[in-house]
Amino acid sequence: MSKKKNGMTTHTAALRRYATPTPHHTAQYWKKCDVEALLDTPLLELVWQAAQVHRQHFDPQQVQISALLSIKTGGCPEDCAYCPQSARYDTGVAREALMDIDDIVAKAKIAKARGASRFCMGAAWRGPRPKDVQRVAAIISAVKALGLETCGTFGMLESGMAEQLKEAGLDYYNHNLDTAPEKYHDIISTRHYEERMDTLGKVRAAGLKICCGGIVGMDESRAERAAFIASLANLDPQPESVPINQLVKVPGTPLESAEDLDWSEFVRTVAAARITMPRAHVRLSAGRAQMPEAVQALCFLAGANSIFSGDTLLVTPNEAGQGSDARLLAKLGLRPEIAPAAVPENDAPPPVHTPDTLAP
Ligand code: SAM
Ligand code: DTB
Ligand code: SF4
Repeated sequence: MSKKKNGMTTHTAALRRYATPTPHHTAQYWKKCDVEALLDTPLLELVWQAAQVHRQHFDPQQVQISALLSIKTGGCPEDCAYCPQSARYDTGVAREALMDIDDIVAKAKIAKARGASRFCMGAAWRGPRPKDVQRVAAIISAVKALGLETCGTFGMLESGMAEQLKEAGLDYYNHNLDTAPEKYHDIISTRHYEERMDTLGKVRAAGLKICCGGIVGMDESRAERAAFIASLANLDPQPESVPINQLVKVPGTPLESAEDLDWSEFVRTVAAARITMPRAHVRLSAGRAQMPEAVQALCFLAGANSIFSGDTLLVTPNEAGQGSDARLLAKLGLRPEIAPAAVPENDAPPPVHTPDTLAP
């Protein structure tokens, strides 16, 4: 099957090869040992290198702001050892039905008014059923109509589903590799790493942008963090968006007592993501509620240029306190990035966001 894109004919079958982490001709292949060498670089030298790469590709004063909403919470059949939404662990998160479309749209409007340019919707599914895809497609179209970029994370997709989501107006699909391939089965036993790659291939073939990252602080070694970053950087093409989550240790999950990860290792991981994926938005994702402002500032210097706004992630806290993100951005002289979806097609000037518009 072939289709026209940007005036060029591309082949779906060829695009599917993006699902395999093989070396390719157009981008640098990152060997694990090379990423490990980056992570071993003296911290301030590494941050400096990453800051330089960041400046070659982005305005370092702009931060992309995404809002996050759990549209279907809890009761997930998967056994991801970090996840408070797995039905297998007693975490106090109750199983809920898919939210009503009007309630979701109301939340999206609030997020937009507070300065978010992208609205990310998460569902605690192993993967959606065909009828779930129809329902989220209607939700995506309604959110997109507000002038927001849309992102969905609904688990593994069957053939044709990514196309339906794209058709509905989805811009990004979030599907994380989460950890090093060699560590995957220590963390999740109910699916294989290759199944994640398969869904990423379907997402790419449908013409969606990819948001793909993972979690650090799950008792992995630095070598395993290097392998995790290398596996992201060797996706072809690289993901447009890379969320780096610090494990939120939720009581009741198998990882509730994981060792604390030193803040400097988190900064190193962000810097390595920036250097190896220079054109991606690198998102400081889960874990910011537990992270001192100064560490977040160092992450921005090391190339992080995206955050989740709002007081909750999916089910755990996000901002340290009301308005704290607005104050942090103002302190650092950072401002929210305007998304293409928010720029009107006529000549009217785009909305101007300042750190103040992030305030609740
Ligand atoms: N069920 C879908 C899936 O697994 O792809 C989508 C939702 S899932 C909650 C999205 C991502 O949230 C996971 O891939 C993981 O990276 C992140 N996440 C979940 N629990 C976390 C935790 N306790 N700390 C940090 N990140 C977490
Ligand atoms: C991602 O990588 N991080 C977000 C988003 N993608 C969906 C989710 C973080 C979840 C943190 C734990 C929770 O609140 O459930
Ligand atoms: Fe389910 Fe996703 Fe949580 Fe895993 S991370 S238990 S698939 S909601």
